[in-house]
Amino acid sequence: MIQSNVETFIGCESSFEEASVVLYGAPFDSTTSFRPGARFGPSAMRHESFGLETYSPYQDRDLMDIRVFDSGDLELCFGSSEMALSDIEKRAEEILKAEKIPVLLGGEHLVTLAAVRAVFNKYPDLHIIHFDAHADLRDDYLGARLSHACVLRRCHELLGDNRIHQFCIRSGEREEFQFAAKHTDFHPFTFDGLKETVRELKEKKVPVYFTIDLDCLDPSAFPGTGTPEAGGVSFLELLEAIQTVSQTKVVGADVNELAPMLDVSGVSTATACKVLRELLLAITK
Ligand SMILES: [Mn+2]
Repeated sequence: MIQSNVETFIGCESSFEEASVVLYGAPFDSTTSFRPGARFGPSAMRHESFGLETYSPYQDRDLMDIRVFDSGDLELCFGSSEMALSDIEKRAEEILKAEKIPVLLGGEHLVTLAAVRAVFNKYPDLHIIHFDAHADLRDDYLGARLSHACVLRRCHELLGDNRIHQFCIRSGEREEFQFAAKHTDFHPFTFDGLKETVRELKEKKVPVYFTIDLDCLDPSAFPGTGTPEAGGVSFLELLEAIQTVSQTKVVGADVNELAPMLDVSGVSTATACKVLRELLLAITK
């Protein structure tokens, strides 16, 4: 049968019914504090994914062996963060209701708040594992409480103390670092402490939301992002960390802050695709 030309992420061609994981894109970047362009992340990843093998030699697993449905991008209101978040939350809710794992493609990091709202609603004992260059713990950014610079602070208001586990953080205001010292499980600069955190979360058998801001990677490996920050981790370190996190009960995840047009070489988009492939293969083990 001749079919219409619909571009999914490579190897993610399962039906919704069969799928254990559902991709949904949130092409939103209205609160980006510096260089915009993350709204083009999800579509760029789908297109670039065809340069990637479905097989991962790191994990000896293939996307063709797992069941992922790609639901495409939401049509979001750029003029209202609250409306955009509401639409993302509704989509996440639908996916969770069908007992599937929602995996969100950003967009800027604020979109994570919507997914966390939906996942927290289903799993009130939720923990968050957060990889990022930035703490994202500001109470407001130029007066706006809905900003990608505040997203983990808003998540903290839902989850409370010591349930947000932050890694690779190397940028923020002094107040954010002071807030983190009191209220989150905070690991600056590297993945040091991740294995211990994962061991504890496994023992407690708690559900985990896993959010990857791709700017945790060093800008030499990942320049295509709105607020690049020197001193990041390597791809191989991120890969190992993803495999470590996948030992917990991951009930939702996202990959965000790719701004493809800020990297003329295209290597950032290719890297983002590889991160997503490894994440999908790891959480479906
Ligand atoms: Mn960031």
